[in-house]
Amino acid sequence: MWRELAPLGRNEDSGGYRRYAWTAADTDCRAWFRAQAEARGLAVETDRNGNQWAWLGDPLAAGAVVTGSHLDSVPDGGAFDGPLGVVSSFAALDELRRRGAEFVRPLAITNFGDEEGARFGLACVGSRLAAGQLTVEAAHRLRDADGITLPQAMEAAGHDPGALGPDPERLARIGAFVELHVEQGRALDLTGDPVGIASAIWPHGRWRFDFRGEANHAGTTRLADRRDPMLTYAETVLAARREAELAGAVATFGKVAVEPNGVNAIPSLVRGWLDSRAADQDTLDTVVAGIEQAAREHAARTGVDLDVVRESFTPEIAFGHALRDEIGALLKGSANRDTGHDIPVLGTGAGHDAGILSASVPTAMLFVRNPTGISHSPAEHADENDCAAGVTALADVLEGLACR
Ligand code: HGY
Ligand code: MN
Ligand code: MN
Repeated sequence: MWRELAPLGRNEDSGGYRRYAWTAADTDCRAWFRAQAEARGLAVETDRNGNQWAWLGDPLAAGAVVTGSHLDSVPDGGAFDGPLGVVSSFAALDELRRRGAEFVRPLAITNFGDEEGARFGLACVGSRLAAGQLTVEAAHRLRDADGITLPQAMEAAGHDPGALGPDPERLARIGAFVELHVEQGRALDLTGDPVGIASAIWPHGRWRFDFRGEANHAGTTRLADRRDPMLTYAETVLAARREAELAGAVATFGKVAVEPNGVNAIPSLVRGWLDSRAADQDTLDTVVAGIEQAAREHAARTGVDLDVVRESFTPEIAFGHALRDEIGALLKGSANRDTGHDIPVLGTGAGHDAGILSASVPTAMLFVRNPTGISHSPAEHADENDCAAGVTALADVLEGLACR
């Protein structure tokens, strides 16, 4: 499975993945998902919001146990973020069949669309739409860098955007959603465990800072006569690091767009995107407010105009204790048999579809050790033995939740 998926959407130069929502790479990944599901006799459907579901048993019965993740990536992302959860779900089903497990609840394996928001800027579009956390109007307003709207992109990929909307009936039929994901940090590497359980997801968001100045000639314009938005952008990036360090949070400007983007032209506009996350809401608010204040003070001093727009936001997610503890009990002494201690329960700063769905459905997450903690990079990696331990753990969980 892994080898078949590996080449899809992979950029030969960077070795990273460019599996953006509703592109050809996404279509290839969706075809791979369908083939894997049909090869296992699962009934495949694409829901109104473009999420794929592969069913064993009656999709309309209550109490379904659902697992899966996403297949889309960030620009030049790694091979594991998302796909490890989907591949492990199919592998766990194969394991349960080898065990002769008898399913007493429907099981579904999912591929949630557009989790990374790499193309349209909003994370978890497929699960937010299904959970009613993104309105159809707001979804229709999403545009990519070329001005293509989400509905246009969906249509071009063969999915009817007219059907977009909340899916409460579908979510109400889910008894539990468990997402396995590569850890995007080194907590398990530090505790020496191959598998961990999620406790919470930090509140996090994305803010677009538009710095508007005055285009002019780089060679003939006196420094005193300039209204250069690049300077205010630079000061804001440094302020982001200062505010995050002060608060024990994180803040990143990882994406910037400059107009007209000429070497010998003072920019008219610099757009910078801030990703900031913190262990609690108050801290996050303080960090973002501090960054914005530093930006506004510098802008005022240099005659630059500033607009700040929050483009994506996920509040703090605390996974429900009942399912979390049930999973901990199911995994006692199995996935971490070599460590002799219970599976660690750890928080994360990374967002996930499970976080979005936790408002509507009992959800839990399993993490698989990432020895370097690197993610959102072609260098992202998990050892095969740890991935196998993740499959075993997921199979144990699904057997406990869905089988006699
Ligand atoms: O950005 C995130 O936390 C996730 O990878 N979408
Ligand atoms: Mn990711
Ligand atoms: Mn992910």
